[in-house]
Amino acid sequence: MTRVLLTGFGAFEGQSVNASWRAVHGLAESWDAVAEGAELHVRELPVSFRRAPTVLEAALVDVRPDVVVCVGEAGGRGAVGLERVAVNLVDARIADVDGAAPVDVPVVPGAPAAHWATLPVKDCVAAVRAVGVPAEVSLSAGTYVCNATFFTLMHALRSDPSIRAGFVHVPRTPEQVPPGGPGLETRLTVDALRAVLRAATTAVQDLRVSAGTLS
Ligand code: PCA
Repeated sequence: MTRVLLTGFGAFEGQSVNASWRAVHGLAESWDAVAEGAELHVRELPVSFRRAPTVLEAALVDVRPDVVVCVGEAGGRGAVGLERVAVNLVDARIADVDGAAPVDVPVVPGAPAAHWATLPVKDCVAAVRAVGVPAEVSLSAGTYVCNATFFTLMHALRSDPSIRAGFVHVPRTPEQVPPGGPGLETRLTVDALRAVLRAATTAVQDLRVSAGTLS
């Protein structure tokens, strides 16, 4: 059976919850391994530059996954974002939960400037839209803990392209945002993540459709 590792983050930036862990936990509670044809293993990562990569790398060893999807929350976004590229750069706007705010340092010294996601990102976007949730390909996961985790993941798996891996940013829950702000109900984020995992475990190759931008 396909082995899937799905991670979400704990709370940060003064919030009491993180929409990503809410959704990852919700999906795990309703997961039917037989119907999905896949075992789901979930982990909560701390929003810490130092500790998130360690917890993730331990999970990779433990789970030996065929598919890995890390999920984080993106305040201000209203659509689920399939991240296409991880950059080897940390430039923290705010301190992480350990009080660290590194600026202009590499995630992995000596590693390449960037790694591509190996998830079929366009298939994943189509699959999320098909369950009625807004989704887009994103060309930047930022320069904070999510991007650092994504880069760590893709660097760890660089010599094993048979493992499909990537990163998904999800909107905050409606309770986390002021009225009228962009948010997504957790049950819809759960549906979106289920659709991503189905596409990731079944797509033969990525869709050839444009998701490019001019600026
Ligand atoms: N979002 C932050 C870090 C953790 C999270 O959920 C980010 O986008 O880097």
